[in-house]
Amino acid sequence: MSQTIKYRTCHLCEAMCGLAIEVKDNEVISIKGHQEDIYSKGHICPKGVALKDLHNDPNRLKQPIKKTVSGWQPISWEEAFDIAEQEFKKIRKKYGNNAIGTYTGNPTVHNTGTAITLYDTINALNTQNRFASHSLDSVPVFLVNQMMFGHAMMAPVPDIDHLDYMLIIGANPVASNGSFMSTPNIKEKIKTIQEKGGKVVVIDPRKTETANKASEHYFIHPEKDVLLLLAIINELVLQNAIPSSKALLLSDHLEELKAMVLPYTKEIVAPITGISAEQITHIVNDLIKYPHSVVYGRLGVNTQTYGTLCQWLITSINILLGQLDEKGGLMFTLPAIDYVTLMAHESKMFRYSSRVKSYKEIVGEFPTATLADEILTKGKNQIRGFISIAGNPARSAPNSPLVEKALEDLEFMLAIDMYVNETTQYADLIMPPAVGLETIHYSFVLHMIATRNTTKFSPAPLSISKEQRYDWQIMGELQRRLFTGNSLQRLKSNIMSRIHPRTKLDLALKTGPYGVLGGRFLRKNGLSLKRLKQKPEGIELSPLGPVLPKRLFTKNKRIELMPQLFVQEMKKVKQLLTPQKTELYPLKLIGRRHLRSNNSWMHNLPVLEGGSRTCTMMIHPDDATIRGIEPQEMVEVYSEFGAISIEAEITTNIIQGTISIPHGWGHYGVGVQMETAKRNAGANINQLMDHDRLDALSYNMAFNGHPVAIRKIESVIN
Ligand SMILES: Nc1nc2c(c(=O)[nH]1)N[C@H]1C(S)=C(S)[C@@H](COP(=O)(O)OP(=O)(O)OC[C@H]3O[C@@H](n4cnc5c(=O)[nH]c(N)nc54)[C@H](O)[C@@H]3O)O[C@H]1N2
Ligand SMILES: Nc1nc2c(c(=O)[nH]1)N[C@H]1C(S)=C(S)[C@@H](COP(=O)(O)OP(=O)(O)OC[C@H]3O[C@@H](n4cnc5c(=O)[nH]c(N)nc54)[C@H](O)[C@@H]3O)O[C@H]1N2
Ligand code: SF4
Ligand SMILES: [Mo]
Repeated sequence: MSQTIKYRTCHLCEAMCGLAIEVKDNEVISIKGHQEDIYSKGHICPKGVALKDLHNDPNRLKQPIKKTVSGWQPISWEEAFDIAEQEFKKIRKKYGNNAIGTYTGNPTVHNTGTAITLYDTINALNTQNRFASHSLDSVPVFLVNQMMFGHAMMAPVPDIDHLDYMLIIGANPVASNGSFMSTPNIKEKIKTIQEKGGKVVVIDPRKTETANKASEHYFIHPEKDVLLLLAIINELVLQNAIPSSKALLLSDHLEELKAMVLPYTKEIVAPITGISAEQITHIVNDLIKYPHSVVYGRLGVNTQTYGTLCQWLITSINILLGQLDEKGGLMFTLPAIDYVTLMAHESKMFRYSSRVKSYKEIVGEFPTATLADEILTKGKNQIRGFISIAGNPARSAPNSPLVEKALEDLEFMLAIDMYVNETTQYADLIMPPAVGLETIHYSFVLHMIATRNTTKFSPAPLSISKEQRYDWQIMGELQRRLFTGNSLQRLKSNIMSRIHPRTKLDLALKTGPYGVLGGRFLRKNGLSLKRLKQKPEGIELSPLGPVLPKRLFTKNKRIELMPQLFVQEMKKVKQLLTPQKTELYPLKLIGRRHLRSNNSWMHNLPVLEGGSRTCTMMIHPDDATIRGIEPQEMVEVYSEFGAISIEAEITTNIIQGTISIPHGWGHYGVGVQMETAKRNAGANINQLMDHDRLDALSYNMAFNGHPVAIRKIESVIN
């Protein structure tokens, strides 16, 4: 077979970089950035290059395996589906539909076939016990979009190519490549903003990789952002710096918002946040001064106790500055596949509650933080059978020892995953899909939150063997075997489950806003999959442009500045103004991400090991000194929920009183079969996390700012 270059979008993070992959005899020779890619222009990061190693990972499963008394045993797909059908039907007969629980992890968004099939399969099971990784990171964003714009998926993104001042609060896009802001090569974008006279300013308890590239960085104490944001609005009011704008004219309850922020002056919040009144004035003056200024926040402000409030106030500041739906401001996309319209039926919330803790459903899912409760608490509708699809809740969910206890307690568990990892080791059956470069790529989710309206399809660069199955095929078969509705619905579901994701994409493109069939008349150069295939480098659609009020989904077609649900929660914010007792657990724990790591599942690739990628505890020298901690010393970090041993990294890059540890580590467990990951296991931060520590509005897990303490390891031994 000849050697060829195949073009494929990288599916690992939100940046959607174009890859040029040299392939010979169905093997990857090399992976480089695709220079002609209209979006990434050759940019690539080490994870993209590592896709070759993911493909060749000797620990990757390709055939189903079942657990037996003498260990895992390879079986045929037919046998695997028969077992799954039989076991789930048994559970359903005994306990009802809700006794089957599902968890869908982060890669379900990034694998095109999986994303297209997922909801049909899960809906076919007709269970309320659905969980997803969204409730570990994104539900505050969904909730704010729903309450302000009337649709959970109407997520505005910074128009990074045209703005001239960007205030980044609680995000580290130089390491993460951005989230709810799909754009490649953030480092370069920051440089461009600075070169044209603009500024990027970072507010973070740690001096991060992004802060190092920024024009200014301010340390903030974890979970105090809500006060800073209120003070920023207060200062805008005091300075009479709220111009009339299109977005503001579309908004309700400005006066009430102005009144709400009155008590939160910069002088009052300064000592609590750690950012002085003068610094707050300086930030606000810049926000006013620059014509295109945007405030952007992500995990640091979402995965914390005030996650929804922070998201709400950030969106509100952008509206008050007149930047929403304006060029160089915070804008909405109009993608080739209009996910917002397509997902209108899934954009619902608060319809029913979880059994044990009465947490409300958001976009069809209960908070992952309560998954273990729903498995372990006896009673009607207790989860007894479980399907985990592309997720690792034993490492990604809080209070992971409890999660592991719960997974062990199940009567039957199926994992759709290509590794025997910390979660799937508890499964009775693993069905491994063909993944990575074996799959096609079109990200209809990420195009919705991208910083430009572009479109790009990539065929799978590598073919699969007869023995392999894709996620969509596995889920489709389960859907057919476990469908619960009437015969007409079953027929429809069966037909849908057999249609190749490519065909569904083609139809969605053709009928989308730029499609051949998307207008009132046939569009001559309209989009279709065929057209996209001719342009592997992608097609530029239109620049981000104004879409309001047309795409407001609220009943009254207006933006709500003061959702009552959020206003009620402001009572809790008042408590932040009085000092809190912290004797037992005086330190605040925050997380971090690294460019050469991806949540919990890419630690098995030797090519990504080493360098600055370390699972250490960053601690301020003053905090280390008072505890007698030396550089590189192994210490024990503990909370009410557990303890981990970890190496101390003493650095002034973190605010005093706070420590930082990355998540997704702790590759231990007798059953785990990931040799490289186990060799450099790291510590599992989620062993320390209280699973009831949630953002009370969205029930998103509040990972950041978790109270912890440290002890020296000798003192434990003595
Ligand atoms: N303490 C703390 N915890 C956190 C976070 C934090 O910042 N701090 N971050 C949270 C966030 S933002 C997220 S998104 C979650 C992620 O949480 P999860 O989604 O639960 O975990 P991942 O580590 O992404 O694991 C993904 C799993 O999918 C498998 N996989 C990869 N590709 C495919 C595929 O194409 N098909 C299938 N079937 N399987 C595949 C991998 O082998 C792995 O087992 O973690 C959360 N947990
Ligand atoms: N390389 C790499 N890229 C990734 C991932 C990965 O694991 N590795 N994961 C992907 C996923 S699933 C997601 S959701 C995105 C997340 O992308 P980002 O939102 O950029 O996530 P983080 O890098 O965790 O950045 C969060 C920042 O918030 C800070 N922080 C913590 N607590 C607080 C606080 O209370 N206030 C403030 N102001 N800041 C705080 C932390 O120090 C950290 O710098 O990244 C995605 N991209
Ligand atoms: S930044 Fe890296 S992981 Fe993200 S899409 Fe680009 S190459 Fe892939
Ligand atoms: Mo995430």
